[in-house]
Amino acid sequence: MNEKLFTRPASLLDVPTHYCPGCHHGIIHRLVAEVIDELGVRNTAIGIAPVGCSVLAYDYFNFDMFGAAHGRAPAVATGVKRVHPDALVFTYQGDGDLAAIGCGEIVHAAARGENISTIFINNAIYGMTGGQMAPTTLLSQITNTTPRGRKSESAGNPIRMSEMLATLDGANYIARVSVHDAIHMANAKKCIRKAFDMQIQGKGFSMVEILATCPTNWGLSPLQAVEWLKSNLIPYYPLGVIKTSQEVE
Ligand SMILES: Cc1ncc(C[n+]2csc(CCOP(=O)(O)OP(=O)(O)O)c2C)c(N)n1
Ligand code: SF4
Repeated sequence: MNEKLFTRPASLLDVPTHYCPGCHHGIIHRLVAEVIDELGVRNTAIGIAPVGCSVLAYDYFNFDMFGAAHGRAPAVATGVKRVHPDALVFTYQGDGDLAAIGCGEIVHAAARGENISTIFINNAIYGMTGGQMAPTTLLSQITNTTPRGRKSESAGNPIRMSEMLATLDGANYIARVSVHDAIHMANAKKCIRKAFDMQIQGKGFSMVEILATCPTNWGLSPLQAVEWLKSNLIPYYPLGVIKTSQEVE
């Protein structure tokens, strides 16, 4: 009999996806699910879903999930973790959710050094609501609310959330990764595992920012979207471990 080499992680339900073709949310769900399986924490994992296209994450993950109002996932996760200190608690948030309306929540959760982890999906646009500008939208990037391209004079400059949060003493591990090819997916998984491992060791706030495509609202095919991510997003949002505090080493 042939050996089965590819199986669905137990932490991922076998249901049809609502994500658009070429959207990276699905890949990232799988990486998170694989890490939770490998850490053996499926029975104690609690994910906090955001608003945005990944609001339906709770339909896909096969462990406890909780929905939070726009941007409030870190505040909800704080409460959940304090009540269930032995649970693995993570938020899964888009850039509109985390960097716009939820900017205050993520800053203060990191500043307090809450022992939670954040999976931050940066696709440089509001996906679910039809492609409006997000705080992470690049200069010159065309969106529904910046039809001539984002201009710094009127819309400010894109925010590098990871670098900003890395200045906070409470943030212990912050990495930026991408999932545009197999090598980068493997590295993204390693960083997600590191963030979750740290939480299990009680080391405080950790975040993995993942650059991702939104082919639908970028107006590109899935393959063109990957190329756009490589040539536009990565230069502005450089990949790598942005912070590992000494305590964590
Ligand atoms: C309080 C509140 N304000 C506004 C909205 C509308 N809304 C839903 S999703 C969304 C933007 C989501 O964008 P992002 O977080 O980047 O996620 P993506 O869909 O790109 O994955 C907004 C503004 C809402 N659901 N709740
Ligand atoms: S709109 Fe964008 S972020 Fe939302 S599912 Fe489609 S490709 Fe993904």
